[in-house]
Amino acid sequence: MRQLYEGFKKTVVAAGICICCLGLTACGKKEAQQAVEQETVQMQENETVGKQAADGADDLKNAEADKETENRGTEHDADTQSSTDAASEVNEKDAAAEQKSMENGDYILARPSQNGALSVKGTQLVDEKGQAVQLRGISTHGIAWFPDFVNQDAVMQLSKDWGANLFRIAMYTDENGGYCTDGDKEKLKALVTDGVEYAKQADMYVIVDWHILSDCDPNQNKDEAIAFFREMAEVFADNDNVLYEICNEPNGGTSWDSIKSYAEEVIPVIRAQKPDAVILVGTPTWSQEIDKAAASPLDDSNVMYTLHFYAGTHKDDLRNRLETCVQNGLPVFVSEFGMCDASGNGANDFVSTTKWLELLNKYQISFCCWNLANKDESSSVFKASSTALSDWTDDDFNESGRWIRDYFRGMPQK
Ligand code: IDC
Repeated sequence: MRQLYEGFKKTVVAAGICICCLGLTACGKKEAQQAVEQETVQMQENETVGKQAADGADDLKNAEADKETENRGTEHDADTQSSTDAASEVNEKDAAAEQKSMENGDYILARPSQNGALSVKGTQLVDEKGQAVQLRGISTHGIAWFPDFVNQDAVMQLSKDWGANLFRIAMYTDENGGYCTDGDKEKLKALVTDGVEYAKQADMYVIVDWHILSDCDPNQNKDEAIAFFREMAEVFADNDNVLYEICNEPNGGTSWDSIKSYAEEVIPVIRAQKPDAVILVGTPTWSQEIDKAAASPLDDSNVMYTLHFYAGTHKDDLRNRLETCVQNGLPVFVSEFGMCDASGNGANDFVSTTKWLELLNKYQISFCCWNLANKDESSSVFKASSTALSDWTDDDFNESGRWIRDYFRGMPQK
């Protein structure tokens, strides 16, 4: 009852914020989203968390509509990292091998057992021999909400049957069930360590994703992030297949400077345990403003900057930004994309998706699709009616799931 009252109180407060300032601030949005999600939890206390999460979609849709208005107003900065700086880090031999591999259209479906530890050379992710590699794979939904999809059979199937070599483990930090709110920390960490082990068994690379979203600025939960990454990097110190994504999508006006100072505190903590880990850093405005990072990159040559797109929403403007930044020497990693709109729902736009993936393939930029779950939304690869946790048949797939599985299968397999 008390919880119910708290939820109600939060809703009233959030509604007050909405009425007072019609133009929602990011924090107002967060309050509103949390309040609605909280209320959902109260109303459905006997249902599973996964189902509760499903009910947050409409709310997120509204937030995404606001987001897009803001995005459209965002000017692209022309400033970019000097390609000369990046090129100077690539020794001539590696550069020649890389160039040759690009020209021949060679493709390496990197596998940890064959290609070993990855690193960043110039704009390119490379294997232990310095050969260019491109990772392709799929992200979980929030592991607090859809934990069952983190299982060995599922990950093995993604690897063997879909030809994916990347698995992303998305752990929300601030939502209901999030790591920094009311989530069961030990259970969440166990899911992460299990997921990494499953990926290892399936000979895949894996991303440990600190999935900030409603906590707009990663500094909000910085202490928790530091403790988490210290522990995880220690646990995975002997694994060469782990990439660390330290902040999914900063938003709500969080500046690159703010993200940069967070990264400068978190990265050394990971490096203390795993000096050469590849670390992925989110960029402002839901990881779209890679140009801001390009103008003032981190003093660390083994990081990549993330760009996220949802093909139904993000088109030529963002594609052009990506191409300009890469041509100017910025290492970019697309750690999350969807084929639908930015709400995670709505119609899939496969024409735009194809343009995106062609661009990523042209530069051998790695990518990871959102999401491996059966939530009732178009970005979930499985239908809501599907109950299979592996051994999926065509009947289990949503339109997006069938499309991306077939896309992966159509990519070079070695
Ligand atoms: C969405 C999920 C949705 C969930 C919501 C939680 O698809 O089911 O209710 O998060 O707040 C992102 C985020 C990612 C979003 C996704 C779609 O990284 O967490 O997932 N998206 O909105 N950035 C752009 C889109």
